[in-house]
Amino acid sequence: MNIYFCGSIRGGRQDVNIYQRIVKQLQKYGKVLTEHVSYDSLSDKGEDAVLNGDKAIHDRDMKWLMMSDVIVAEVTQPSLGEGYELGRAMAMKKRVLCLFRPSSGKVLSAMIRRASSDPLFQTQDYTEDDVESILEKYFDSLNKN
Ligand code: 6IA
Repeated sequence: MNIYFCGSIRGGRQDVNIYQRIVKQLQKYGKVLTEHVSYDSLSDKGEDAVLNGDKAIHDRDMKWLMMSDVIVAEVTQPSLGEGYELGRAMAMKKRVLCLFRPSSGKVLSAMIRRASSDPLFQTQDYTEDDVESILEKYFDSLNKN
């Protein structure tokens, strides 16, 4: 199974430790195409863009998004790129799980919270301690369907 993980990059890197926890768990279920989103070394500044160019990053990510079977997005830290990826994923009729932490004090964008009544696009509130069990339940249910 190909899994596409979305997390904030230029939107701000404050949740990178949670991204790492999520990616580690996701790697039990399949190949995470976007493991780099969880790297400590990736800052919100842009070294990578200088090397590769924004167009190359965009085109590579869209190719991976198309190849993916499931998209998991940590959406607590707002990110334009993530919002874009989620809209594109929805248009491709991909299976999507968005994870949000209300304990952050933030309120999730209505455009994500209410993106779809379609069970393919789910948004779930969680606390950091529950992240592994939530993912386990989600991927177990996929395997049963
Ligand atoms: O707007 P954001 O940068 O927060 O968007 C983050 C989302 O867009 C992530 O889920 C990524 O899949 C994608 N994305 C944005 N930038 C990159 C990137 N390098 N490499 C791969 N995916 C990316 C750019 C790093 C940047 C600091 C120069």
